[in-house]
Amino acid sequence: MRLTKQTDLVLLHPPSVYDFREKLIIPSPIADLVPSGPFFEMYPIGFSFLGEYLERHGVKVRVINLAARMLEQPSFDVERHISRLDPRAFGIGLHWLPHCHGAVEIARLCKKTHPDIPVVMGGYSSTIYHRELLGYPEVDFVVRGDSTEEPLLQLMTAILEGGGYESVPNLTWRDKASGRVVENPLDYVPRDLNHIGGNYLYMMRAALRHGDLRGVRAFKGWWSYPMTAVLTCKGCLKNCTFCGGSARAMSKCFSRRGIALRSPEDLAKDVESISAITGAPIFVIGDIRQPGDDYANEVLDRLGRLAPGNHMVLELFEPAPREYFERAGRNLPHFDLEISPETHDEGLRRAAGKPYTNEQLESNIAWALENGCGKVDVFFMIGIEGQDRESVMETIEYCSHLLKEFGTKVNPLVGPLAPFLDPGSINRTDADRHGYTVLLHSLEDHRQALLEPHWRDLLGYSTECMDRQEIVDATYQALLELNRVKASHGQISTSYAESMEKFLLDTMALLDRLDAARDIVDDTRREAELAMIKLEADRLRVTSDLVKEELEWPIEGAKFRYLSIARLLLGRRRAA
Ligand code: B12
Ligand code: SF4
Repeated sequence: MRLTKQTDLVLLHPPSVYDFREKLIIPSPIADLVPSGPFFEMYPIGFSFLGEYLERHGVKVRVINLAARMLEQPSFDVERHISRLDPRAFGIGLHWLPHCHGAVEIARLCKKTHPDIPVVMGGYSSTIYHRELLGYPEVDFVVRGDSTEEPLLQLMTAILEGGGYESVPNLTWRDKASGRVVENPLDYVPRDLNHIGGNYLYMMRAALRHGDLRGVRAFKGWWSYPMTAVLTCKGCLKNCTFCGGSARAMSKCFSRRGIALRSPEDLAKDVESISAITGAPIFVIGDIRQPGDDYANEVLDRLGRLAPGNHMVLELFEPAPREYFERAGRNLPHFDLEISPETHDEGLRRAAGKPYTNEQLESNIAWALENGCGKVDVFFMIGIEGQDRESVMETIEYCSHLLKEFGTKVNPLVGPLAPFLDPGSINRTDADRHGYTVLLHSLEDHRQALLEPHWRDLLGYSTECMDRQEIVDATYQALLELNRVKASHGQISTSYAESMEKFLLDTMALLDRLDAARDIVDDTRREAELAMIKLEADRLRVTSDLVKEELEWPIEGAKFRYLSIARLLLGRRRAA
């Protein structure tokens, strides 16, 4: 591979909607339970693995989070920024389907400003919609699969050498001579993840090299809350019906049969290097108990030898035995848990693919807290199979029960299944049997829906029990009630609860005002009213960040340890 000083590949993370700053979009709760906002400015962690792997093989990569830059700097000129870049290829992430509007629009800007530079797309949603994507003239290549480090490296080699695309695994491409779309087999599906790692060091080095600290941040506000994530595996052994990353979806859409693991040693190395540079929380992606108790025990014991000061956030896909919490408590100075029962109703939970009881759930909460767990986030979902509005409100009563039983270290959270049904999920592929009506089909349907100002109109489904408006109404009723319940148990402060209640009521009122405005017959009056609504929506969006406070864990010690960062970067350079 040729070594060059020029950036070979620029990986761009688009906002979900381009250009959301100019559009009337009323704040919605569709991203309330993740660190990013409703335009999903967080890029896939895979970007950092891609960058590290390609650079290790001589291809220079730069990551730019366009979405985060647009959010933080309203005057940020995306087209001008892209026009100043001059890579050999642009890579655009269409991993999460909600990015389908922004991703294609950013591809258009790349082609408009650089007609001869190839545009590559990748990620879960690109894999599923690869053929449709190639229907847009702005897209030249789609690299499919859940592990694209090696295929992308081979594609970059082909681009730099001017041909040989037919031998690149997982690639869908347009043959220039015939105009035909060619689908190479999706046969690069690694069974382990020993080939990836060192992604955070790569990100730091790349940020310094390009003098671009703003462009690489994972999400808006990351520099003040530099939370990181450690990847344990690809794929999943479970079959939650709403999930596009379930065992069945992975097998059908990504040819993945079984999970691919990172070794406990690699996980520990990641935690060691992250904890050397920051005291912010570290989220462990995936349930470390999936491969079995031996794996989980080894991970915990290795982490125990490091004793990271950071909050280590562990996920549980299903309840665990008491010993697991004892081991976590023994090994980790600060640990927190996340579990997603989705509903209080055991029958509905089973139907959603999670066959465990409330008794099991509650015993886990008790054992976790007995062993020093700092916070247990318990996630509930609105829009699951068989759930009506009454059932949603019973779930909120159950949240109150959890708070009464276990106190304020339990943090119940609720949000809608939104905006879309995950492509590839059981609910999507087998919609009738699971009581769903699919309302959006093609990629273009989803792109157009994203332009709707009311989140009701972008929901990709309705259920046998609730239509889209009922899902919206049930969501606000549940959010308001949970806010009150949490305040009454002292889980959140009264002033926070009051601000949240005001935000929710103002948003609901604005949504009603929008519906009323659409009925105004006189064009001029309607447009004037919509312009006023946009001003109010932009004002409300500023307060919508409030909800993120409920997702945070404390930073222990320094936010950044600058001396260690310098040492790590220098050490790496010397080693290279
Ligand atoms: C961890 C995770 C998260 C983390 C993300 C951490 C991060 N920064 O990546 C959190 C919790 C924040 C999250 C949030 C969301 N998630 Co999520 N998430 C997952 C989960 C459990 C694992 C994904 C993972 O870690 N993969 C491994 C990493 C290393 O690989 P990767 O990032 O996917 O990147 C590789 C490839 O995808 C590809 N690739 C990615 N981008 C690009 C770009 C190019 C150019 C190329 C060539 C290749 C490429 O190559 C990479 C390297 O091999 C999956 C379920 C599952 N079992 O897979 C759901 C999943 C991906 N998430 C999903 C959804 C819907 C969301 C949300 C939209 C939910 C919501 N409404 O809030 C948000 C979006 C957040 C945002 N962007 O702001 C759906 C996606 C369905 C779909 N096709 O749209 C999934 C399948 C299941 C689910 N329902 O949760 N998620
Ligand atoms: S939601 Fe279920 S199927 Fe999807 S990644 Fe989590 S445990 Fe696996």
